[in-house]
Amino acid sequence: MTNAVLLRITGEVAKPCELTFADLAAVDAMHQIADVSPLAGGRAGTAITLEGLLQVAQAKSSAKYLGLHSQTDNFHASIPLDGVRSKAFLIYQLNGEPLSLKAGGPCRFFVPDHLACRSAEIDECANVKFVDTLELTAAKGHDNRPHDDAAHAQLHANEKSHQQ
Ligand SMILES: Nc1nc2c(c(=O)[nH]1)N[C@H]1C(S)=C(S)[C@@H](COP(=O)(O)O)O[C@H]1N2
Ligand SMILES: [Mo]
Repeated sequence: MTNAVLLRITGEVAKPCELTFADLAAVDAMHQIADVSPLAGGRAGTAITLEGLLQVAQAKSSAKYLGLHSQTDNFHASIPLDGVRSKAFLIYQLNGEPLSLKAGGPCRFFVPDHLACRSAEIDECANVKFVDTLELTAAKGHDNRPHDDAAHAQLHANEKSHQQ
């Protein structure tokens, strides 16, 4: 289990990586946020800053968009890197354990002070859960966030039925 790859970082990076829970926990303490709850609206857990992950993978200057991919439920977002670079983080740990699927794990992307759903490119919908891959791209990549009220309502209805 500890050998399972939880996160891949691919695309416009000098050092593509496949990170296990142990790898994530071993990232320099200066990039770790021990308790995200003050920043993440009460959500608990430990995170690595996006900046820290970009350093681990050595993101190239050609990287302009951040792709957030979840194979778990086929949810994808692609957002301008500049807008999130200095403040976003990836929650991966809770009480010393990998973040559970129920809590959006194994990796959950979070941007503090996000805007309301569908109000902007960087909105609450971009807080992708069950993230398995961060993909840096030069241009906007695959993004299947809901575009209209009906699609958004349907997505949340599906989420509720998954949780029951
Ligand atoms: N993998 C995945 N991440 C996702 C979603 C999803 O359906 N799948 N929904 C998004 C949307 S539309 C919103 S508004 C937020 C909701 O986060 P919450 O479940 O904590 O309320 O998660 C986002 N992240
Ligand atoms: Mo949303």
